[in-house]
Amino acid sequence: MDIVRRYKENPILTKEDVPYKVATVHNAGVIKHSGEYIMVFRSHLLNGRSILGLARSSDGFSFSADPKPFMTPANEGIFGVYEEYGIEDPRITFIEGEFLITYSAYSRHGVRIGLAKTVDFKSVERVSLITEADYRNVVIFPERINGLYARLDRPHSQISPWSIWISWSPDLRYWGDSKIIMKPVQYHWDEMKIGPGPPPIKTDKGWLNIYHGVFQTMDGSVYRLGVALHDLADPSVIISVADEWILQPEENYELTGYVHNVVFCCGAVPESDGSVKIYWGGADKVMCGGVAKINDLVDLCLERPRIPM
Ligand code: BMA
Repeated sequence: MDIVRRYKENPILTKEDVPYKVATVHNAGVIKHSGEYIMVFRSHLLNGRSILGLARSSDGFSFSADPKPFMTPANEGIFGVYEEYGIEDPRITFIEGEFLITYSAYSRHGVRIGLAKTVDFKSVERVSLITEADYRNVVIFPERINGLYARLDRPHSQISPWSIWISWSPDLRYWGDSKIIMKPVQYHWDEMKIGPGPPPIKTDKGWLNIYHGVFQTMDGSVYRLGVALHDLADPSVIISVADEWILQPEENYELTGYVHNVVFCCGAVPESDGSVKIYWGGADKVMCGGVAKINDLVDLCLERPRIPM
């Protein structure tokens, strides 16, 4: 049996389900709150630039989209400057009574990460641009560690393949003490680049990090998902990284779309029965979902590891 079992009725959300005009629905952050699943998804508009929409569900698979977009690029102030080309790939963390949303902000100056906050998913407030260019895939841990906020991210690098780093902050605005903690492995499914997926999930064996890895082929890049386990007290310490991927593009809606051969995850919801709902964009065009057992993912890290760096 596959370690991640796809929902039979995938895809779970497509452009046909959105009441405004979009070309794609993908790479969504998802969180469960007071029994409701909230999905903040990315959509390309028909000019090729992205906005964020919102959909809600009571069972985690059957979603309905709100009538209007949730966040569109700012058109004034500092956010207006850096969101000129669109906003992408949101991740949601619930911490200390607020939902934090990290998203990629694209502009003529490159891609950097914006942080926004909401308490009710009705109104949203932009807080700060928390990286310079060229960063993507910023995920904030759902609790402070040793009194500090912690985040994983993926800076761009020409010299070393794109890797996962950790940074710390006392206030969510100023980040530092950055350190590289995990790298792609040569001639491996994640050899070209890796990046964090959803915010890490706390388990009794460590923080579970569902990450994406990219492999370049003669036919373009393939995006897959893998898992790593970080130390609970100090997540800059990687306990183990699974050698095998947990999900790769196999179904038509993952093989063909806006960008072929992509499964890309920004959201996962751990449940009280030990399962985790995993959400991924299929071929940058539709939203998909599946279920795994948290223990299976942890065991895959521990029993069949590859070197972290
Ligand atoms: C990455 C990001 C993702 C996208 C993926 C595959 O670089 O742009 O948003 O899903 O490429 O196209």
